[in-house]
Amino acid sequence: PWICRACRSVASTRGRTHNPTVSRRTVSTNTRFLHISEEVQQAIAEHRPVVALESTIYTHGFPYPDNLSLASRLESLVRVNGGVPATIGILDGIARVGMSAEGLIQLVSSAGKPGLLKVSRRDLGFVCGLTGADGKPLNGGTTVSATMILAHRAGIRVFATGGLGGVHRGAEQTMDVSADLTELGRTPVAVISSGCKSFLDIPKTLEYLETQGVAVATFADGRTGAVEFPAFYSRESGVTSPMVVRDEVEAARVIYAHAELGLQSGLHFANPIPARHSIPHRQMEAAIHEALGNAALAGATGAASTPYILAKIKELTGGKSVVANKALVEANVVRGTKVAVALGKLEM
Ligand code: PSU
Ligand code: MN
Repeated sequence: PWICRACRSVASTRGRTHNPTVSRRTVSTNTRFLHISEEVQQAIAEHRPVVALESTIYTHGFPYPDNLSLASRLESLVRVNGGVPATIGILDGIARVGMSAEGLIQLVSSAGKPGLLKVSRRDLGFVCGLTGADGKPLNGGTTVSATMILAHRAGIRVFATGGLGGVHRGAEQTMDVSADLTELGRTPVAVISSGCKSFLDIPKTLEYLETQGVAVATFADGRTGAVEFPAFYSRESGVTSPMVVRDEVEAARVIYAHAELGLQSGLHFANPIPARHSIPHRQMEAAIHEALGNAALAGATGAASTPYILAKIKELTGGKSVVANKALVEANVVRGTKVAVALGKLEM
């Protein structure tokens, strides 16, 4: 095999010096608390497109065994589109980047059970450093923030998921602002998702992302007129997207330029839900209004707030939200993989 002179890694393209973006990337090795699967390590070393996938969506979003079929479906969507999937989560007190089929089953089969943690940046040291009441090491689903951190450690630049956390409605009182937003401000990973749910305060979320220096754009075929930032189940939110990209190649060009400039902040590319699954904004508002009222009554605040509201919305939409959720996350994973493939070509 040919070894790249600049970054010392095994490269698949012979006779070319990699550009600085590539050579800045170091191929990580395993440590006590971080295990990168052999397949993912190999793919990164060979500069093949790798797409990170989070696991809170499985541990705190979908029930077992629905979550398992979704997890394997998303991994195969990455593969058929020319990428290597890296599902990220915490298993037996070790952060995993790329999980085996057995590992994935072990993680997602206890979805909804109390011992299974929802892990954002603040929780990583606890879930890996401590053991449970039974003395056993802990498992956890990683949110967007924790998944970004671990993906970045492994050298992965593109991450696809369903939706971002955001600034919650009433944040001026509760200060409930998702750690996803500050993570996007400090970790150079591109996240492809369907925007954020409209139970959040979307205008405040976009303001916050701007303050954090996060590059935000929405995918739209044409550039005529204002394009709305999507609201997860709905293509429309009533809020104009700061920027627009026409396709995956444009998104990759932005990621490339961002990295070449040495910017350390993240990027968010919003991919509106496929039109045939979109639930009209006005219809969602009613369900959201009721779900928020219920959450307040049940005292579901802080980290418990998002999972509670999601479950309530599922109930109120008669499961329609679940079908929409699957459709959008699949579309995002396909888009994300195409972005990773395009980025790989720019860096050749
Ligand atoms: N939004 C969704 N589905 C999800 C989440 C957000 O539509 O599953 C999950 C993601 O893992 C996200 C996390 O990172 O919830 C945000 O939680 P919080 O609002 O507590 O920061
Ligand atoms: Mn929160």
